[in-house]
Formats: sequence, C-alpha cells, structure tokens
Amino acid sequence: MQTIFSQLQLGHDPAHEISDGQLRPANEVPQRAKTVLQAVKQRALGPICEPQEFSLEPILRVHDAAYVEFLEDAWQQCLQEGRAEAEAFPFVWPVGRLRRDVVPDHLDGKLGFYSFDAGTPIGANTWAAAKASAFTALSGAKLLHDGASSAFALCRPPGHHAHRDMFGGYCFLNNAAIAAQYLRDHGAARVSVLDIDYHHGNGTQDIFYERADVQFISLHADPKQEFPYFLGHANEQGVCKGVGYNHNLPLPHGTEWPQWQEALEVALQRLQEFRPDALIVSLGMDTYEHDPISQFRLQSEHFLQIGAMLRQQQLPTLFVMEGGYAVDVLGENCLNVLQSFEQA
Ligand code: Q9C
Ligand code: ZN
Repeated sequence: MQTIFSQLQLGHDPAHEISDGQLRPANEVPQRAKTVLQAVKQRALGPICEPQEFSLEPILRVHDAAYVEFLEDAWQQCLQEGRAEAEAFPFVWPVGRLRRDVVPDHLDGKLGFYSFDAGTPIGANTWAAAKASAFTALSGAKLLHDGASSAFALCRPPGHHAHRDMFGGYCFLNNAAIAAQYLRDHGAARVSVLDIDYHHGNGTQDIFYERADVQFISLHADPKQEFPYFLGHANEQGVCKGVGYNHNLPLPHGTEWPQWQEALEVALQRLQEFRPDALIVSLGMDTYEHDPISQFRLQSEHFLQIGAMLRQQQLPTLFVMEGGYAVDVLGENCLNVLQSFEQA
C-alpha cells in the first residue's frame, strides 16, 4: 500500500491548546506524523510518496470560498495586527441569537465566525500544512481512481471536525470529505466514509448530511460525554435526500473491544447495504486504551482485527489519518490496522 505524506504538514506546530481553563501543551503535534511515518518505513508498508499538486478547486468543492480565503490570510492578518508573538485562538462566537449574517473585519471576530472551539490555534504555517494535508488526501483519492486497491493518506493536521466553513477539534480542512467529493467527481457513484476516530466526525457528517451519494458512518464516544458535544447522537440520520445515509453509533466512556467490535459489525452491515464504489476510512487511533485525551479501551492487538474486518469489505479503500495522541504507540497501532488490512 502506498503512503502519501508531505513535510509541509509538519509546519503546523502549535505550542498550546486551551483546555480546562488553561493553556496546555498541544496534543496535535508534528511528532504524531513523524512517528507514523517511521513505522511505515520500519514495517515496510510500501512506497512513501509526496502528494501531487492540485489547484484549490477540489477543496472548494467542499469548503466555503470565504472560509478558505480566511485560512489563507489569517496569519498575515495576525502580523498586521502585531500579534505574531502568540498563535491565534478564537474566543467569541456568533451562537444563539448573535448575528451570523455580517462577517467581521477584526481578526478576533473572524476567528470566532469561522470556528466552533478554542482548541485549534492558527500559526504561521498552519495554512500551508492544512493545504498539504488536503492534497495528501486528494493524492490518495487519485490513486484509488487510477486503480489502486488501497492507499494511506498520512494527513496532519487532521480533518474530520472541520465543517464547510468552520475549523475546530484540531482540524482546518476536511481531508476525508475532500477525498470523498473527489471520488464522486471522478466517476464513483457512491462513496462511504467510515469514521473510527474516538470523536464524532461532526464536520464530515454535516458536509454530507443532505446527500444520498456519500454515506457517513461513525463510531465514537457519546457526545453527551465527549467532544464535540453538540453533534453525533444516534438519531441523526440525515435530512432531505440524505435521510437514511447518516449513521451514528455513540458508545459510552470505558468502551472495550467487545462492544466496540459489535458496533463495527453494525457499521459494516450499513456499509454493505449501501454498496459503495469506494470506502474512505477516517482513521483515528484515539480509541486506544492509553490515549491521553480519550476514554475507550482498545488494545494494540485489536487494531489488527480492525484491519482484517475492513479488508473483508472488498472495497477500494483510502485510509485518511485523523486523531490519536498516544504518540509513542501511534505508529505501531496505525500500522497494525494497515498491515493486517493488506495481509488478512
Ligand atoms: N481536554 C481529533 O481527534 N478537545 N480531534 C480536547 C481535552 C478537542 C480531537 C480537550 C479534541 C479534538 C481529530
Ligand atoms: Zn479524535
């Protein structure tokens, strides 16, 4: 299986995130991608390639143009306002009956307008990294389109929390959604996104919520107990044409392999019923028992079983890296999925 990765993705290097009322060391750090890349080499998964160049067009098929422009310009605006010392965090949002119909000029207004949390700082190289991450996913999608049976898009920063016009949850561009849309635009009639990150993929769900051509299935921590809190409940089934094409399988804190596997069986049943032409796996590894921000209890060996179960679907499959913060074992766990997918 080919791996796609760009060094540019390491440029997004946040020092902090805001959690529990404090500036804490960031969890979503470049070392995550480095350690996965290292494991790809050590375990000889296959060739590692740079992403191809794309225009912004395939990104704009998913994201709002003004939002993309904001991301492109955000750091420049920080510099103009003399705020190069610290990374930029949003802290005020147009929620409830505050107005969303006028885009603010001020950086703090824009940051809130285009985000949903305060955990996702923007720095000097954030845009370049996010764009490279999206191109990595697009290159993986292109490999599938050109006939590969699988590919691994080593994306970072991750993407599944990013909405059409909002960043959050460490995510800026929705890499999996961009890849899914690319496959739709290049001949695939139906595409499924299976999201196995610990957190609900609120962005991906929302992007395809009214659509019958892209199925979204997610296993995740119950949003009553866990980030992103405001999306990911079992009764979210899609709207309009999309009714019946969104499937959420929330699970409680403390979930262990037997319950998680049972939920995956249900998810795979829904997947088979849809008969997609291609599968995109939003590959979050934060279900691991020792993940520092998560509360599921999957062990390293269980990731081998996940790979084998995914293999059995017999679909062209693009793995898109999402979360996973136990940096020491992230490479091993990730490669367990990918290698057992290839060998099962
Ligand atoms: N006290 C992904 O896994 N909140 N994003 C953490 C910790 C944000 C996770 C708060 C979690 C976002 C891609
Ligand atoms: Zn996650």
